[in-house]
Amino acid sequence: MDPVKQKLKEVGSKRAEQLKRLVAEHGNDVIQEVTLEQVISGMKGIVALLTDTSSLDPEEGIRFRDYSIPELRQHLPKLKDDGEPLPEGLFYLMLLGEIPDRATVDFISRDWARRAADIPGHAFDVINALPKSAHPMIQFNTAILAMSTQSHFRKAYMEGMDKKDYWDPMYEGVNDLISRLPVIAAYIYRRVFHNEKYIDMDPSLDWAGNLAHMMGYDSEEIKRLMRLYMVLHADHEGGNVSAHTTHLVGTALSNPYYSFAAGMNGLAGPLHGMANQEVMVWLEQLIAEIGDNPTKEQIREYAENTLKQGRVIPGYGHAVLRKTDPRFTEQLNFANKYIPEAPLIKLVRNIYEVVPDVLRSTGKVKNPWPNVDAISGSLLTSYGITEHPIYTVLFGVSRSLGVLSSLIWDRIYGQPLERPSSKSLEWYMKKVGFKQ
Ligand code: CMX
Repeated sequence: MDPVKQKLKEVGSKRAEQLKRLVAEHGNDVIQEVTLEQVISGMKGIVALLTDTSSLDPEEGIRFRDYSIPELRQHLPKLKDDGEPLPEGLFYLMLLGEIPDRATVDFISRDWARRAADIPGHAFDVINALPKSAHPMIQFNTAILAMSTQSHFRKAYMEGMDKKDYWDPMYEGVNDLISRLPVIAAYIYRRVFHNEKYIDMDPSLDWAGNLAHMMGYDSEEIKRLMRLYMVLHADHEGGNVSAHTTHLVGTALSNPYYSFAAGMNGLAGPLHGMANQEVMVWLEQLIAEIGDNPTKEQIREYAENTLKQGRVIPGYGHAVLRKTDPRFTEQLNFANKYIPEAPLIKLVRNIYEVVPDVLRSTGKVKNPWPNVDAISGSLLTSYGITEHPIYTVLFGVSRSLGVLSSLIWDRIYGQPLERPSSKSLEWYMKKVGFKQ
């Protein structure tokens, strides 16, 4: 058995037992009271999910299994000392709760390269059947669904596998799927933006380095950026739309391809992952209207106009965070280090000085600070990856690491069908004694 799976088996059986005991001994304990506003405002702040891979503090930001992003950069294995952590190591950390050594990370890289060589041909056929004008997220999600014909999980279920063993085919399917996403993403990118001039995978490269390579970028700097990008977007606790959807669909014992495709459909919304493309549209309009070197006053006016039109300023605000997103800060640090003079990065810095005040002045925005999407597209564009519609696909490739390692844990824990109650407006009015 592969060493990662072997270890997961040991850790998993202990934790599953702990969860069983916890519920048996404390199942009736009250853990939280819930207000009407919380329910109606999209269940914000209601603790209702079990996710081990990462946790999100409103003030501090994301921690992956208790490691902040700077700590990840310090401890996770890298190819070179001054490079970025390998996302394979983050996957292991999220799955097993400990930092892997370099040999384990290399094992995962090689295992994924091996698995990626086996994508069914019809995954490419369905992409080719779509018009090139179809948004890359449509092509990405369609290919993910098409690959579900190879689902180990579905096969094992149909063969009558004991449910306590479901985690095993889920582990296999998840690793297959993660390994193949860079190939699919790069195929879509080359199809739509580079005249179908495809580039083969280089099985000697790491997962993120290969993605850059297959997209047509072989410089060490872009590979480093891709590793950073893949680490930063990997997970954001369990309640965000892509993570929650993947989990929810998985509770119906849908296979990992169905579950992840559902999550990716959520990521494609402009208030979630698609915000990275929206930011670039917003910036391009700003540059078209005002020029590429706008003053802070001009940025302020442009931002105020966006609000007057009843639109959101993309890349700003967050449902949980109440400070600048550390994923924004990490990308800004990267840009300040390697490309401090890039015009788009200067613009991002100026916007950061102006937009929080504009949003604060509305009196309703709970978090006026930038999120991960406020800079990611500008960084990619500054490195020559200028085709904005691919950005959400890149986000999706990264997000697979977190939501799919959680999906394996869902099966280890034997998480049941998710089925909250819904009530009518009349029910809520009666419940709180509302006088009409
Ligand atoms: N621009 C304008 N208005 C904003 C805003 C922004 N960036 N962020 C919040 N608001 C508004 C909301 O639309 C809401 O208005 P109404 O009361 O009129 O409906 C009000 O402020 C209160 O919202 P909130 O509680 O602060 O924020 P939510 O939790 O409802 O929404 C989010 C969070 C991210 C959807 C929102 O901040 C937003 O739309 N931001 C822009 C889109 C974006 O960048 N999304 C990416 C998030 C990160 C990711 O998932 O990738």
